[in-house]
Amino acid sequence: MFAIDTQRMSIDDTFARQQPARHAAAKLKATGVFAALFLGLTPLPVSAAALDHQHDHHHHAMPSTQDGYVRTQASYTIPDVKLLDADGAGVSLRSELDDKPVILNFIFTSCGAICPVMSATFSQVQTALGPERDTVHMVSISIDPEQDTPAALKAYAGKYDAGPQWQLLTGSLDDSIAVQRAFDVYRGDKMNHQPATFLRAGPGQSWVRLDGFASAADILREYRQLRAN
Ligand SMILES: [Cu+2]
Repeated sequence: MFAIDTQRMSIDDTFARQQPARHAAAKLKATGVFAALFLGLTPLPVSAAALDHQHDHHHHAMPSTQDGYVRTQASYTIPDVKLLDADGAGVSLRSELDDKPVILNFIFTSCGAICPVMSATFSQVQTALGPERDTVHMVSISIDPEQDTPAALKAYAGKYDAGPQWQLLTGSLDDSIAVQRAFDVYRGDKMNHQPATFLRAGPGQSWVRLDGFASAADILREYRQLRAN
């Protein structure tokens, strides 16, 4: 479902570049009545029902914790950036990811909505893995590196009881954006970010991407399936 939204966004972008005058109309058609209210426009009575109908479908299609997640497989080119871990040590992202199986997400420590859920889930995953957790590399990369200093990451890691296999990374804004773009999670502003989890069985293999709120059980099941292949 997030993939559909992404596609819609890029279609809108195309409209914006090619036909600025029609951009608002295209967006209105795509997002429905709420967009009309937001833009301060009043939709015509004739089209209101149709838009409402469209909106209904869109609403029901949105994933939630109950609805699960959308799984896709993808190849990503990891940018050759140097990030900082929670101790302030410089790490090469490529070599960090080029070792064990990886479970990765993007967070920022001051997030009040999505990230606390994803981090609590990561915490549950490491608990469920038990001693096996040493064979996996969990990575959370900050999408708000200007606020998320290594010290902020350290405190955040403590809050979620992150073990040594769970690494939190920050860096320059440019490098954070480069990594977000590489994993196709960059949405321009941290407030627009969407929940996603990435898994890879080993170096050179493709990534499994879970869009939505995958639970700890979901992530573990996907992880075991990946390792079994
Ligand atoms: Cu968040």
